[in-house]
Amino acid sequence: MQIGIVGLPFSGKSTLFQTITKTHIDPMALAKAETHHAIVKIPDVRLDKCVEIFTPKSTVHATIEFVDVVGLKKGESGSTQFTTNFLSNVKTNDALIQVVRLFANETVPHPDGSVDALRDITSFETEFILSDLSLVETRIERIKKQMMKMQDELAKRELPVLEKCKKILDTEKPLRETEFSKDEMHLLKTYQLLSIKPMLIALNFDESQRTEIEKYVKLVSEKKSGKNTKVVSFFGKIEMEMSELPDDEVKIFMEEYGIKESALDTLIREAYALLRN
Ligand SMILES: Nc1nc2c(ncn2[C@@H]2O[C@H](COP(=O)(O)OP(=O)(O)OP(=O)(O)O)[C@@H](O)[C@H]2O)c(=O)[nH]1
Ligand SMILES: [Mg+2]
Repeated sequence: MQIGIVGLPFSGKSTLFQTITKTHIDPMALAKAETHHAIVKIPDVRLDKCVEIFTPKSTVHATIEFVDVVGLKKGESGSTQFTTNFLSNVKTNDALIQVVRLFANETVPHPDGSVDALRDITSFETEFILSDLSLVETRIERIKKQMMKMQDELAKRELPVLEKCKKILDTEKPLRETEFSKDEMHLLKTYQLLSIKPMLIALNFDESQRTEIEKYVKLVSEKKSGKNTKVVSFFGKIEMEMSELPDDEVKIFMEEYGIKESALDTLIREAYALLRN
């Protein structure tokens, strides 16, 4: 299972990646913009319970591989370019965490000039939908041509599923919000569609925005959450600093900044829950 961390440049992806995977990437390596991978063990209460009852010789915890996906570049026109390199990096991920920047930081300007969460989320959605639509349309045409020449059982089964996808994509909706049967999902798996992947939208706040979080989460949830899409919040910078401290100091630190609980546990749990759907 692989979860890709995606988002616009300077949204806080690498910060989040390092915090959840408890890794430290050298700033020089970060600047090189390579994709980073790390495997995290998922605590599972049910598994622990089973171990208690059955006392097996060995237990295997579920693991998730997190990937800090690179490849998004600021284009010549100024706005972000969704390169084919980026889109193909995302294809292999089973689910996505989209980091959306809410924090203001003058030293690292937002690539699109201003902080606007809904605009950023929509731009991802549109790119994914367009990429899927182009793939689905090409495949439909190919299957139709093929079926004129000979009857192919697989192609015959695939066609209605692809047409169902096209209908949804034509209305500019991501595929993950639609109900697909197990068989349909199985057929679609080979296409590695982007908008079908479960998505956790992670709003990255600065700790100075504490009082505004609820308002923003509500606003974004109303417009963007749905089946296979959840909205959560976290404090990128401060949680990374916290993750580098020994446990007893974390408590003092949290009190000092008025943080009640780390958002990261919730974030990992929600990401894992999306994967298990
Ligand atoms: N003030 C503030 N700064 C943050 C926060 N999160 C990240 N930053 C800063 O924003 C900059 C970019 O963070 P990264 O985590 O490297 O962002 P990224 O999305 O990986 O960026 P690219 O890989 O270059 O696309 C860094 O200088 C961070 O310190 C935050 O919550 N608050
Ligand atoms: Mg990065």
